[in-house]
Amino acid sequence: GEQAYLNLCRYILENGTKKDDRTNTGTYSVFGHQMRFNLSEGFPLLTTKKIPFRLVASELLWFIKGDTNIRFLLENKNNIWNEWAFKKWVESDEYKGPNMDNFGIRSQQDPGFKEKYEQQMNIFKEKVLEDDHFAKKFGDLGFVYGKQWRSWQTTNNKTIDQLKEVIASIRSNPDSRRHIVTAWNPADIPQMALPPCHTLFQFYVADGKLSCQLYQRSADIFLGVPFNIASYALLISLIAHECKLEVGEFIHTLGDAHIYTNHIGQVKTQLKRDLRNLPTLHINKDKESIFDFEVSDLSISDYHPHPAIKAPIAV
Ligand code: THF
Repeated sequence: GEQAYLNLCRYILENGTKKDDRTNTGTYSVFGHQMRFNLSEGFPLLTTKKIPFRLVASELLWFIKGDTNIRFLLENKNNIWNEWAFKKWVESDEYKGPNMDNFGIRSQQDPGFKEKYEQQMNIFKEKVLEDDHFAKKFGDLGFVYGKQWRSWQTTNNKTIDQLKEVIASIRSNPDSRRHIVTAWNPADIPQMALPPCHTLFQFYVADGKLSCQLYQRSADIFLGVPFNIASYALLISLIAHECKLEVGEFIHTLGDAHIYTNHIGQVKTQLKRDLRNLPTLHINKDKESIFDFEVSDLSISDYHPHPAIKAPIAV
């Protein structure tokens, strides 16, 4: 549970190797780790800092729809994928504004630049929301999760709906050891804004309970992982709901597990906080299929976390 997450944070601070990364931010990193979350104990939204559930829910429903365009996220006031679409725009010939090279790092170091960046980002968001042609061209992240989950392209020009098929196999053959969805598609990686961090997951049914293990190749422990835990817990809950199973465990297996050097103060603050009771997830019982849910069908109650802790995202 959450204690396992906090233990990992402490372990990385104490034992992590200082390691450079693609974003030039710098990290403390360990390789290979596993955490378990028993979903019957409550919904695993962290309580030592506030995680906005509606952002987790709208991101997951976006994947489930097979959507890869950030317009849906923006319509739901979800900004967590903006930077990757924005990057494509400012690196294109169509962009005429001030130079935005390395905007992630520069906006943290230079307040004057930060103002210009935020201006351009607002222009970008407005264009994705208002202009269909622009949204098609620059709002789309390419062959990311939604595409691989719902329409994996085969060599003979067919598509595979991995999510639909895995739900069908959980229903028809619960004991199967092949309940797998993979987002890691080597042929498609050049056409992804970001190669998938959560690469492959497997479901498991025993004693009427649905469990899932995720292999995550790269784990941003402070910002991304709390979202990833909640997201997979929600996915398990939705599929269990549809398949009339109870929820089992979420098993989170990590490859490169890292804390960015500019998140260390925040992690230390979080580690001083005490755990609180987990919230409860509510799913609209009038709906059955995972493909019919909207954000308003999902909610949590009894969530009383410590306050949010701000931190910059590495791009
Ligand atoms: N890139 C990096 N560097 N880390 C990631 O975790 C990550 N993701 C997704 C894609 N690329 C990544 C994006 N997921 C936030 C949370 C999850 C994200 C991106 C950003 C974030 O900033 N969360 C804030 C709240 C944001 C808000 O309120 O708008 C937070 O405090 O939790 C891994 O899947």
